[in-house]
Amino acid sequence: MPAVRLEVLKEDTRTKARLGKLHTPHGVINTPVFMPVGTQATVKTMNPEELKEIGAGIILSNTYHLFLRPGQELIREAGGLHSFMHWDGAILTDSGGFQVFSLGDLRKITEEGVEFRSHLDGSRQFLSPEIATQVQMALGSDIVMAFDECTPYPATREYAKASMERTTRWLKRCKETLTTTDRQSLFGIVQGSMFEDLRKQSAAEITELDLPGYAIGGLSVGEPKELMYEVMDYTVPLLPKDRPRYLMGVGSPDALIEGVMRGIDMFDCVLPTRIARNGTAMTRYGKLVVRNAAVAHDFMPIDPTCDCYACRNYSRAYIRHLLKADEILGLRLMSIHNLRFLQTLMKEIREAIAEDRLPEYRQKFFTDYGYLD
Ligand code: PRF
Ligand code: ZN
Repeated sequence: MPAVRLEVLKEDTRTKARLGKLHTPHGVINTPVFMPVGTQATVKTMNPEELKEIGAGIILSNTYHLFLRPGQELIREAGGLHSFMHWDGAILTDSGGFQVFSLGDLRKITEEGVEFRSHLDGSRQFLSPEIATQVQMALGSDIVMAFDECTPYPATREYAKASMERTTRWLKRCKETLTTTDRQSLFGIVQGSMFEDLRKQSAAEITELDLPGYAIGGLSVGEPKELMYEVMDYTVPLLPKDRPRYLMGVGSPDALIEGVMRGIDMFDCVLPTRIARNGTAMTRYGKLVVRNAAVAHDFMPIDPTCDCYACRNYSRAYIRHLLKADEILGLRLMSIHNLRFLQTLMKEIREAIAEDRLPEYRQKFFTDYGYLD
């Protein structure tokens, strides 16, 4: 039995949504789930107790960043990433296959791997499927992502095909390298850009490897949202029903709902924590720019329907003051709120699936959030 396993509790009859439990060596997670991002072995501004309080059971961290600093050997010495960062929940590590490819001119791709210059000191570095997997073995994450190429958008069919086929060859090398499958589970990544036949080929080739889970990569890379939904429409059904399906790098409330309705179980995104730090809160009635003068005398909580520590105890006016004064507590309260907002959204989505009212929930949420009239 693989270390990570999805127990499907219910399939929605009117949409492709599923309700499940993701069993991991570090706990059981209700799905569909949103995973907060802790790039540098910390979810920015939040400690693990606060993450637990907002309801997180699994977080994401990054091979690329931890490889460059502090280095995987230090984390191995600490007893692995869970112990190093004092997080006993589940951890998924991304492979670096996205960060490295985001470096633009600073990198060179060969069949062997990717040569790049560190964003920290400009030093020459190299990542390959073998190295990215070995780093993740040292980190001890519960879910190890394959080392892929996130094909840039737009891409020619020719480039997208070559890139996707290399991603499949690299996946086989990741699988050969991972020898800790009793504790760590490798997820393959479907690529193929916006081309249906390439997504089909990719899904067929990677599902052949019978992995514990599958991700859809190469989306939310600048394409119109409608196109992303269209790609999901034909890609998700190509993945086995009894394995978790993870849509990488997607976390806007509308895309989470649309993704769940197309059969996605897992999501991650820096969006909630990133916009929190620049002063934007997600609320049931849309985004609220807490930094704006409009809330200077507003003594309501960020979102009166939210039960987070920030909303229970502080006003918009106070948090605005903290942000304007560059006080750290402002960033912390904003981050706690936005992550709790998405945890609440996912909980409501799961309840709506359980009660056969997901399309109605979607309609109401979109109307309140301001997506529809
Ligand atoms: N591959 C990897 N990580 C990712 C992506 C991908 O395609 C994306 C695409 N949105 C986000 N993060 N390895
Ligand atoms: Zn709140």
